[in-house]
Amino acid sequence: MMNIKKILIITSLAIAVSLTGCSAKAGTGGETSDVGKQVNYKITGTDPGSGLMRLTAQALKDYDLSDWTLMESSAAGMTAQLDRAYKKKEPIVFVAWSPHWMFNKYDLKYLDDPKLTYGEPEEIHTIARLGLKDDHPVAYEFLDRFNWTSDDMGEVMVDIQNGMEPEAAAAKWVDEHEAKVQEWIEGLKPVNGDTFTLSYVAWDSELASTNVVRYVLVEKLGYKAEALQVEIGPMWLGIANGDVDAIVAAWLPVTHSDYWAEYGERLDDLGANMVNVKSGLAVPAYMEDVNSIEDLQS
Ligand code: PBE
Repeated sequence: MMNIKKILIITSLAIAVSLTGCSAKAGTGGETSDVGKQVNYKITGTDPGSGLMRLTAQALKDYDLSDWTLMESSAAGMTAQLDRAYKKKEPIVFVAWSPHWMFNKYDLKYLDDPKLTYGEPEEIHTIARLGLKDDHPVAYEFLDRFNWTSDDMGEVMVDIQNGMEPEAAAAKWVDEHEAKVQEWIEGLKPVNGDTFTLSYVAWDSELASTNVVRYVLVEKLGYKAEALQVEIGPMWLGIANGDVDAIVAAWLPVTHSDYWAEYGERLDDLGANMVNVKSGLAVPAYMEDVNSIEDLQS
């Protein structure tokens, strides 16, 4: 016959077992390690050579994610894959940066990065070729003053995303922000059709900023300015070689640190045109159990 003591022991054993069961699950990341399986251990990446690809390769090492693969894509390819997954509420782990319209369109969250592989929030810098100050002092002074906020950039990005031509979106923004544009060009005497070359990579953020800068150079300062779309390597090489006059697309000090290390001495850094920009790994908010890069570990 079972006495009270025995029953108590059995009951507490049962509780202990179920508790251990729970903690074992949480401790080994029982639920979260499923993330890897769900997404085939794939991280949706962006353009080869970009800072985010380099930093994410580093994150795989820093966080012991050797079973994960970082897939190359492009900024447009990444957002297309995100859109597809999001509509079906499927899991996806992807590289992200802000400002970007994806954070307006979708409910997303950056994964915590306790090892700071992606660094602290950083800046986007304007870079001129050596000699620009003497050759094109008006453009140089405007570029030196050019700075805006992520809300400003967001307005242009969202218009482009909604189908407006980049030039038209830039023109609209300039028309709607006369006071700010006036600060950039105050006292500058327009030139008479001097040619000027900007270059940029097809990141939505830089499509917006480069078009605004080009528009001001053309419409307010009298330049014949063009904006060349290139890959990231040629963008940095072109400005270092002096083939291009300026870029407004340098993410520093972390994201483009390798390019800066290689070319920095042959460049004129005009400082930040935007502060507090960010990049990292992200997931849709509906992936409730995944909140840190550490949650990707199996
Ligand atoms: N990005 C957008 C770039 C900088 C701007 C974050 C994709 C990069 O990773 O180099």
